[in-house]
Amino acid sequence: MSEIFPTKSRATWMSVGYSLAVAIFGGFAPHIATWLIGAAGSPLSPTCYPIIAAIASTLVLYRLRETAHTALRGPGRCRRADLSAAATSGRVAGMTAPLRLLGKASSINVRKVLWTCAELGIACDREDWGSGFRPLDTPAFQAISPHGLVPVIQLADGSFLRESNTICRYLAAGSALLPEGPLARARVEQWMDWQATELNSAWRLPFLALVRGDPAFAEPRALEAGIAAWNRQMALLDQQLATTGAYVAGASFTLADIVLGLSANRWRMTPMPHPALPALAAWEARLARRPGHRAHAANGIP
Ligand SMILES: N[C@@H](CCC(=O)N[C@@H](CS)C(=O)NCC(=O)O)C(=O)O
Repeated sequence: MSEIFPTKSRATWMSVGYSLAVAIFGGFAPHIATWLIGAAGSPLSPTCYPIIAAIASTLVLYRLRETAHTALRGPGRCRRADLSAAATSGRVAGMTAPLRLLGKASSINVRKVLWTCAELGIACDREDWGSGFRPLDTPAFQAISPHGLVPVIQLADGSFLRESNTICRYLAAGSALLPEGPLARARVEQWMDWQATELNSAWRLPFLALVRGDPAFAEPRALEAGIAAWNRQMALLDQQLATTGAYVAGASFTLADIVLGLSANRWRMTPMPHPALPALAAWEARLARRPGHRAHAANGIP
């Protein structure tokens, strides 16, 4: 019954519901029983009272959905209950439990998956693959993913899945991070796709020049134009956040906030002029309250 209520407040509402039911229906039980005996003239008539209560409870229980192996309702956190469920069965069909994730923890795309796992309470077994660790241009990794990039996850049937945003969508299916209705879901995905295309392209040059120190990208005029283009894209995000006043796709935290939260962290940490973007700054402060953001996004790595 506790699952009727949002995760954050279920203990409160269960206690209120239980106490009110005991006080009202239990407290008046002797009076109602006496009245029933008097009205019906039979000492058995008080049994109608629990029978009616049982019918009402059955009708409510009948309407409840099975929630096993789905994320708890309400704002996502790394939750113990989810973790144990995920560790034994996986939260979506085909998933290994714990999830086998290939990719170094410093990669911005691997961090999307790690933050998503933290939000959903998915136990994750990560292996270090990528530059500085096990190489991606070997036959061993090519057999896993010919694209030669991380992250990659392994599924229960032994096959692999790549593309960070796709992996996040797969893991979050059926949870509050990815709404089920086609339009609500599309509103999340349009921002995820924008992150993977326009925004990603905009940061490449300034990031490689200013963070990686790659001289191939350091030509001053090209760099200036690159910084302006990146800032213009971030201003679009700021505009959207000013409209929602909360999260990227609306009032609730979704996968769009995860993938763009990582982008925003990279933007902040790149040493270049940053225009004041107040709605974006307020959103970053909102994200900073989430353990997954602290562990995998704003963790000192651009
Ligand atoms: N579109 C891919 C891009 C993945 C990607 O660029 N991965 C980088 C790390 S962030 C990579 O594998 N680089 C090679 C390496 O680390 O050796 C995704 O979103 O998963």
